[in-house]
Parts: sequence; C-alpha cells; structure tokens
Amino acid sequence: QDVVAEGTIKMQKYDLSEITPEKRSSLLQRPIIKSDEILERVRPIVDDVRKRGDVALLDLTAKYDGVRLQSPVITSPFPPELMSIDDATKSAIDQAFDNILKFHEAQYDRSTLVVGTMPGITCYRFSRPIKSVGLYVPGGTAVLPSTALMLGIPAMVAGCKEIVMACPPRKDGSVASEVLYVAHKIGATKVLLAGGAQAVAAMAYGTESVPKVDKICGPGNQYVTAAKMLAQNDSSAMISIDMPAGPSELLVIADDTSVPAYVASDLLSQAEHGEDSQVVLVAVSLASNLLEEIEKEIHKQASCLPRVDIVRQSIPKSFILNVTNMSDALKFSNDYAPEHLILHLEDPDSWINEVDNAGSIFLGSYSPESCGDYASGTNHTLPTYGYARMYSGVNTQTFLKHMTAQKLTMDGLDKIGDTVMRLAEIEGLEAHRNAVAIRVKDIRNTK
Ligand code: HSO
Ligand code: ZN
Repeated sequence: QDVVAEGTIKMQKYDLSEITPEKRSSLLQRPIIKSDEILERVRPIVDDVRKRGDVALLDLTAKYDGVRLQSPVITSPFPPELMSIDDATKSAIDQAFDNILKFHEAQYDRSTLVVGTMPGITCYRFSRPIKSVGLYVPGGTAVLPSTALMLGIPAMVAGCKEIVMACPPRKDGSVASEVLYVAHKIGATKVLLAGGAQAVAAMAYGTESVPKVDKICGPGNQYVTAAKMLAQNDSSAMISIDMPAGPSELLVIADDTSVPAYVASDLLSQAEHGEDSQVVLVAVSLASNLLEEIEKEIHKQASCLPRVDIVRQSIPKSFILNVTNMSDALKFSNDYAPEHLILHLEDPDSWINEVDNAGSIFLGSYSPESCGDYASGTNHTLPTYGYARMYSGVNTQTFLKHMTAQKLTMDGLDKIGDTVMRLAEIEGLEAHRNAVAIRVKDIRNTK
C-alpha cells in the first residue's frame, strides 16, 4: 500500500520481478532530445557570430541575457574589485581548489613511455597540452564557481597556454565574483561574458576580441550542446569537444543497512538541478518499512527546499526499482550507465569491481554526491545520458594529447624491413615499399 497521499512528492515504483523486459528497457531510456529541431535553431546563431563577430555576440547577449555590454571579454589580470568575496567563501573555494588540484595533478604522468619493440626499434609516447581551450561555465539562476573549478583546474594542470572561460553575464552585465575569483586562480587568460550557442560559436571560430580555441569543454543546456556538436562537425572550426551532455543523473543502490534520510537527501540533491534531472533508486530486498521511510523522507525534505518547484517536476518522473539481489541491481545499473552512482551498501568497496559503467561512484553512507560536486577532489563534469558506457568525465587527460615517436637503428631497419615491404606490397603501395628497400639494399650490401 502507498504511504503517500495526494500532493505528496513521490517517485514511481516498480518491482523488477513484475515488469516486462520491454518495461525494463523503457526504464533504462533517457528522455528523447529533439536534436534536429534544436540544431536548426542554433545554426543561425552560430552563423551570425561567425560572420559578424563581436557585433553579433553583443547583439545576441542583449537579446538572450537582457544586457547590452560594451565589450564581451574581460582580460587578465582581472580587476580585484570584481573578485571580492567574503572570507568564508574564499576559504571554501580555496579548500576545494586544493583538493581538486591534488587529485588532478596526480593524474598527470609527465614521463615518456619508452618501449623497445624489437632490437634496434624504440617507440616513445609522451603528452603535450592542448594550446588553447574554452571552458563553458553555465549561468542562469545559479552561480556555478564549482564548474569553473572542475574545468579550470585540469586545464591549468595540463599546462594549456590560453584558457578562455565563458559565462553568461547577469542582468547588470557582471559576472559572479566567485567565478571570476576562480578564473583568476586557474590562470584564465580571458573571461567571455556570453552564454548559450553564441558563446560556443565565439570560442570555436574566434571574434575580434575572443581568441579561437582548439577544444571546448563544459556542461550546458541543449543549445550549448548543439552548438558544440555543430562546431565539432565543421572542419573549418577545427575543434574538439569533451563529450555530449544531457540532464544530470543519479542512481542509488541501497540495502537494509542504508539510512533512509541520507538516501532521500542524496536523491533530492540531484533532483534539484533541473526539472529534467533523472534520479533512480534501486532497492535491494529492502524491508518495506525502510522503503516507506525513504519515501516519507523524500516528501518531508523536498517540501522544505527552496527549489521545491523543480523537485516537484523531477521526482515524479523518477523511479524506485525493487530487486531481490545485488546481481540484478548491478546489472540494471550497468545497463543504465548513470552519471553518478551511490552505493548505500553494507560493504560498498567490495562491489566496485562489478561496476562497469558509471561516471563517478560514491561509496557508503558518508560519501554524498555533494562532496564530489564541490570539493573532495574528483571532477563533476561527467558523462550523462548513458555515455558513461564509452566516455570518461573531464580529467587532466582531457586537456592533453599524446604524441608518439620512434627511432630505428640500421640493425632495427634490417630486422623489420622484410615485414614492412611485404605489407606494402599487399596494399599495392610501391613508394612505401621503396622507402624501405632503398635503405635495406645499402645495409645488406655493406654486410
Ligand atoms: N551535480 C552536478 C554538478 C554540480 N552540482 C554543480 C552542484 N553544482 C553535475 O552533475
Ligand atoms: Zn550537483
């Protein structure tokens, strides 16, 4: 029976043993994004910025953000008066910065890989920073200095020379002082006061005042994502992007040892992001009173949230799935490939090896997603929409590329020569064969 009355904020509920395979598949689906429609709306915006540069950028900002700016960029060094924040905020940002820096610094392997594949043949691999990057920090109602940290720190650690941070301006034409403080800390060269597709276009193609970048990273709404995709597909822009982005997601697996109030608080922390946020609770043979407790807590805690109106939309679209064992729970979670996975389990560590697809995992009762969102050290720019199957979240590698090198000695070339010549023959590429033959002839003549 339902513990919840009319008007309660509650998730849908299913039993894995009672649903059809088709229903299970539909639960794994994300909402369909009408990408064609959005692309068609974004294309003229991108073209406009491309053709008219700064003038278009300023017009579009006036239209979409409601403010007419004099200039679309602030160049470093940023004026200190625009970065003034109170001490508590500063120490919170500084502590988050230090932890994120520590974790992303440790990801940077500066050594050169050297492998002798055969006697006289040496192969090398090493990395170099991507020279110029654009970081998109969403704006809107929320101030997101955390996203500035999550994108800026790995770019700084990687050693990117030009870091442009884009952020939509507020109605008064300013950018949040917290965001500018982070931009300063990570060594951003420019802050672009623009949002949406126009910001992406400016960074992809460059304008009079915005440098053209090599890679654009960062989350954003459907317009931002569509603009990133358009630019990536246009060879004249010559840019890459981090990953496709969809609405934020969380999947929680909970057993009888979980604390109902904690589980509910985690689900709500993700549900408050947006009306389209996806939250899933997989309950592993949970005692019915425990599940009721979680549902009560969801309603109780949700009702007190300032963003209750958003949660009222996102929670009813979300669902609880009852399963009888961990194997079914993990199978479902791996098929869903959530952006965030929280294991509210007795022995969470012991299950890590069974997790194949998830952007980031949170282990046990005391590891709320909020810590990863802000300050523990891991990155919060993670693959959504099921892309955790094949994409990594933003990390130090995101801002690096690998190069390889090789050196063959006379002996090495002699040893591999016949192999290369034979393969070139099979492909009918005589010039390739010759490049080896001409040398091998000399080598073998002198022997
Ligand atoms: N949970 C979001 C990141 C974020 N949370 C930013 C708070 N601020 C990413 O899915
Ligand atoms: Zn969050």
